Amino acid sequence: MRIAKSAAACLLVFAFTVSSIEAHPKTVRISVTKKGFSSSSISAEVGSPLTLIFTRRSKEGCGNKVVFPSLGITKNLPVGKAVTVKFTPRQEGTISFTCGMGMYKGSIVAAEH
Ligand SMILES: [Cu+2]
Repeated sequence: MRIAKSAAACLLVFAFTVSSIEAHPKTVRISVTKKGFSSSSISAEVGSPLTLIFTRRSKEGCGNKVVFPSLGITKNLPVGKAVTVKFTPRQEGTISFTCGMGMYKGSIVAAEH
């Protein structure tokens, strides 16, 4: 019983250690100007939480919204206000985002690490 308990405790510690090593949360700030998203290409890790903070810098252009079609996320971007989009990529590949009209384009490139 004692052995079983300590073995279980060991496993728990091991699992916790592995999971805290595996996930690398990342935060990226993105400016939205009349030229589009800056930056517009962001690398990410599969399984690690990604936080994107969009700030629209200019009333000019059409950056009043950011849309992630594959994630079903749409956020309004008031000028000068930081707007956060959070998600965890679940598979390798590209996750696109655009302005409301699809003219400004950006992409998240998720890869295994
Ligand atoms: Cu647009």
